[in-house]
Amino acid sequence: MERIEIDTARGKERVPPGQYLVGDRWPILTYGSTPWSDLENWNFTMGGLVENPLRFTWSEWNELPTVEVKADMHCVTSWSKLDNVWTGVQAKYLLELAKPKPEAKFFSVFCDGGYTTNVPVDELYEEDTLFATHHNGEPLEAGHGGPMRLVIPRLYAWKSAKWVRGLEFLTEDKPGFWEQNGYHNYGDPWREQRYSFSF
Ligand SMILES: Nc1nc2c(c(=O)[nH]1)N[C@H]1C(S)=C(S)[C@@H](COP(=O)(O)O)O[C@H]1N2
Ligand SMILES: [Mo]
Repeated sequence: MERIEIDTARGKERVPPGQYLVGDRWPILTYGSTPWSDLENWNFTMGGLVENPLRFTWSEWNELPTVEVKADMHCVTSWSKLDNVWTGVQAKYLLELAKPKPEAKFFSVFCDGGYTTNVPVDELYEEDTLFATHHNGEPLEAGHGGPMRLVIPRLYAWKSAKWVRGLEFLTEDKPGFWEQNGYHNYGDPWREQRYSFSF
């Protein structure tokens, strides 16, 4: 398994402005309740503007090659958790299979429970973006997104959708749940892109 250790801050101050460290604690932040993911009927799809739409059952998913990524996590409510080791399938690997069309500049993420978020496609090509099933060597607890979550370490963690079930590639941006409810559309922690309005 390939191990990827990336400076989440990309050379900037390690802890972004306005954040505090939670140490070994790991808060659970979910809007609503933890959904139940039925693994018998679970699937993961990549569709919309791609040359090869993909669909995996849970057992097919578990045959895919995995990477280990060490990365920091920053929540917009100001807590940060450093040095998380995530195991899962690198997003870049899936993109090479699905081949998004040139006009696919954005994607929408959808999840069990109905949560959505939106991200520019370029973020998926970053080496530390992955679909993780494990955190620090343990299967993800349901509260933290088990069986699987997206992890995009260098954006605020609301983009790291838990219970992820698929991506839809789009020509135009489609604001997700929090993005429609006042969070910033992009969410760079080093530029404190927390909200889309100013006080
Ligand atoms: N499906 C889903 N994913 C989600 C959320 C959510 O409410 N539903 N909350 C987001 C927010 S705001 C944060 S900070 C992180 C928190 O992840 P954690 O609960 O594992 O700490 O998950 C993100 N992913
Ligand atoms: Mo968050």
